[in-house]
Amino acid sequence: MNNPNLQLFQRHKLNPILTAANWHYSVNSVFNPGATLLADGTTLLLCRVEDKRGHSHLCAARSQNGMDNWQIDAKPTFMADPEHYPDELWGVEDPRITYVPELKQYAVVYTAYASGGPGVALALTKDFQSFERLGVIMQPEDKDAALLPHRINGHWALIHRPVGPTSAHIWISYSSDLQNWGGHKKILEARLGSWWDANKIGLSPPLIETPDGWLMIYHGVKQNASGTIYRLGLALFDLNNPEMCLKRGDEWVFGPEEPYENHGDVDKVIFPCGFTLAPDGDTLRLYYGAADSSIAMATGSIQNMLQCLQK
Ligand code: BMA
Repeated sequence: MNNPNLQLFQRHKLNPILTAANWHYSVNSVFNPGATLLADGTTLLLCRVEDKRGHSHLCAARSQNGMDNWQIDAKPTFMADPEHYPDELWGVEDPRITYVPELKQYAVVYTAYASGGPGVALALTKDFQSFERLGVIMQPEDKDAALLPHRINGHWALIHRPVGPTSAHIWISYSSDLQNWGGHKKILEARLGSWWDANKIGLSPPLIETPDGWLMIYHGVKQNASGTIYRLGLALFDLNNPEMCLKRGDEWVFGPEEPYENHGDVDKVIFPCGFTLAPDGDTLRLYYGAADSSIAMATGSIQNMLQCLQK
């Protein structure tokens, strides 16, 4: 990036902040964490943990400052339950956490993976110890989903990414009971050709509510001769009508550069599933999986992101 104004995200100096070596039991890799701030200010990451069969489960890591001294659950926090939920046969992946004041609970939207492909599943929790599963809410192939924190015109709203025969775009759907979903509408299209976000895009962390609109950080997947590159871009949607895209940036704003992002189980991947907001109300802490192998953090100013979209 030539223009220093475009350096919207700063990597944390301790990156990667969590790796498999931090775990209390044997795992292959830890990545793509959901994130939230608990009522007492603790940062909770719900990390995707891949075991040495290749199946993933979720494990909570907690830190006072959101950067170091992570307290990691001694055993898996949320395991796939294929006996009762066959759609989780090959694991649970990529959680996105939304605190829902109306329910006084956290909604964890995750990928349930089985032979039919990845689908979107939902669980509710008050404490990240016990979970109420609602099962699959979007059938395969669909992933990269998160719930909005409050109803829009009386309905719950879910952002998700169903996959079509040639391309994958971002959609919104609505529900009155969190179980049955309809009113499906495409809200952001993957571009075509040589674009960084051609053919396949997906929501990264949950939408960020700002006075200017819902700020979306999304990933684009560029396919080239040596594989794929996962990078991030920005879009803004109307607060009362999140189907309406107000702005979309042309350039990616964050991409793999460091060795831990360029090399791992899957090279050239940065994949955030969560953020927290610092006490100043503007600094976003973005938690991301790096190369499907470790967890890293970068900070950015929401005001700067909104400004960047006005250009
Ligand atoms: C996506 C998801 C992510 C993963 C990324 C790169 O399709 O499956 O979990 O991090 O690919 O492998």
